[in-house]
Amino acid sequence: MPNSTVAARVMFLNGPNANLYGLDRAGTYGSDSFDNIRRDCEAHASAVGLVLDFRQSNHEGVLVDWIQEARRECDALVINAAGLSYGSVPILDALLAFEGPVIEAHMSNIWKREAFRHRSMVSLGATGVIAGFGALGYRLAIDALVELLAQRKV
Ligand code: DHK
Repeated sequence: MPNSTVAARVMFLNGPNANLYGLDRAGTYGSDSFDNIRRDCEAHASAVGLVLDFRQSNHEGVLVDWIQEARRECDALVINAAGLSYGSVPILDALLAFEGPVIEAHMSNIWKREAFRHRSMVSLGATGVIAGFGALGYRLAIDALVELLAQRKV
């Protein structure tokens, strides 16, 4: 529940293989390491007045547990469920039970890639989707949440 006297808390969830960013020889996700991306997101969130909790798991159930934790602890969510985006009903159901804004983010433009990436189940539980801007998209997601959370406070 947003509270104007306390910095809003955002949980930023990353799914399977995100820990390999920067190590992928095909370069699909750029050359920045996951740790660099995490640090950049944390610094950006802090600069715009948000408290960011940036996490990564290769396991669907862990991501579901974290989304449920966010229901109690956080005002908003960013999620890149990676390969789980296209088939995880449990992640979708957890997102639908979350009350705050949810931004779905993808590093790559999923609609320029294989057809199986064109229909994200996560999108059905998202306020909006950002894709194709690499790690810049993560900053854009954080900026979008600043606006969305401000709208909820008035
Ligand atoms: C990341 C992945 O790991 C893929 O499975 C998704 C997403 C796309 C991304 O662009 O960030 O299909």
